[in-house]
Amino acid sequence: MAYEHILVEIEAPIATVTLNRPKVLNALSPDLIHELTSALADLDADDSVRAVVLTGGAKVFAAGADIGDMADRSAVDQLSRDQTGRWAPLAGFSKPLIAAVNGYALGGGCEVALMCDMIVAGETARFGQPEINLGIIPGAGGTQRWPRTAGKYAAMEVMLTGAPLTAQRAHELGIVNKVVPAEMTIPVAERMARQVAEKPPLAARMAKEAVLKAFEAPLAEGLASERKSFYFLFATEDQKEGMHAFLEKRKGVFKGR
Ligand code: DAK
Repeated sequence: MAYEHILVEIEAPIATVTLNRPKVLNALSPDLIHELTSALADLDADDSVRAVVLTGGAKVFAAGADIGDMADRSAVDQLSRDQTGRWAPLAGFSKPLIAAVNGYALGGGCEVALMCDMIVAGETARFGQPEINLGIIPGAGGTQRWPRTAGKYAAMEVMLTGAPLTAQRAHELGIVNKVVPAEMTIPVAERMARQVAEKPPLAARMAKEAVLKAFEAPLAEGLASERKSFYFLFATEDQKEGMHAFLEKRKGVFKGR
């Protein structure tokens, strides 16, 4: 598929997806969202890809949903376009997904970053939910993912003041893994992706699934699910390879089987 609003670069075993509407600070138009989620669905199905970096490039991650597209829509328009379902290939992406954030990650842009599994931020990155300034609230998970990660009080501050947080503050609150000089954001995220891509992919997938379950399930259910995934992994070739490689003092070669 040819893309107009994103760039997709596959350098197996990783891929980098770049949001690419620089004139409007990568505002998330319906077409961009469609391209992004289609690309992610393809990458999820591509066995040569084991981890993905999502970025907006050197200057901006994304300044949110496209306000021009939303301004005159009715409530029924919003409902009938099923925008929530549209994010499923991102929120449900089965492989490790790392956001590389430079500049603004605002509104839907911040929510996209929060749907990723790890976030690398450039020193000048800014994370915020300014929807309140527009008379709305976050609509792609922000009100739920912020408090689950950064806690109630930081979440309230971000939602109610609309003021963005610095990369450093976001790091202190636990929504950013690493803060690096801006020119290093994408290389560092790609390095992390390569590190993760060396791991047995089925174990990576189950680890991701298990951690995400902690945000949704009661403890007993999460623990039961973790145990089943743990047992399941003993049915994989990669588990045999991983343990025998350790015993034979060599590096394991993992096939995702
Ligand atoms: N939409 C459309 N255009 C945008 C934009 C946006 N979100 N953000 C920036 N632009 C455009 C500007 O209009 C400007 O275009 P021109 O005037 O040059 O044609 C260009 O990008 C450069 O922006 P500025 O001139 O404003 O640049 P500055 O450096 O002065 O300011 C800024 C940067 C990021 C502080 C400022 O642009 C800004 O405040 N932007 C809006 C940020 C914002 O309010 N974001 C939240 C949008 S609401 C849903 C899921 C999610 C959502 C909705 C529904 N469902 C599942 C139902 C999400 C909602 C949102 O994200």
